[in-house]
Amino acid sequence: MERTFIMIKPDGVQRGLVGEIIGRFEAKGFTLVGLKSLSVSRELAEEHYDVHKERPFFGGLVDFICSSPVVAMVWEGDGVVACARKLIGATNPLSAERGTIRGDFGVSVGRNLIHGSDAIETAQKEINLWFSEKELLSWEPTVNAWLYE
Ligand code: IDP
Ligand code: MG
Repeated sequence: MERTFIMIKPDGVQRGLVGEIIGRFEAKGFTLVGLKSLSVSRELAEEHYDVHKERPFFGGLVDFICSSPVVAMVWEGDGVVACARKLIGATNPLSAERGTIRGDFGVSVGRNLIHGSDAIETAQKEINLWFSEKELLSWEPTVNAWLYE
């Protein structure tokens, strides 16, 4: 089954939106297979955002991610990678649709609350970067019989 990496960024944690955000993934019907809160090291933040290392916002982004705890998660389900991006909304919260996490709760691109992997291959890489094998669960919620045909 498909898996994606989701991180509630420091602003989402500080603003008390952890429960709200997790609730949206739960209510949709995805399965939580990994969850931890942590203070992110500079090394991990730089590796995670490596594709953006030449961008002008890179230093500020890394500072921000390391500034306060985050909540890292792995969610599982059919089509979860693309669907999570839809639940999250556009990168700039001002352009993100109402009903999305960024659209409902954010006002600026540098404080957009949450990260979600952008492709299946990226998801695999990010899951391996943030979680060890033994931190991830393999389980099938009994409710799946009512979610999948
Ligand atoms: P994504 O999070 O929607 O995938 P990316 O383009 O991959 O967006 O950018 C990664 C993160 O970098 C964004 O979520 C945001 O926190 C930050 N970021 C992107 N563009 C800007 C910018 O122009 N100014 C400040 N931060 C930015
Ligand atoms: Mg991205």
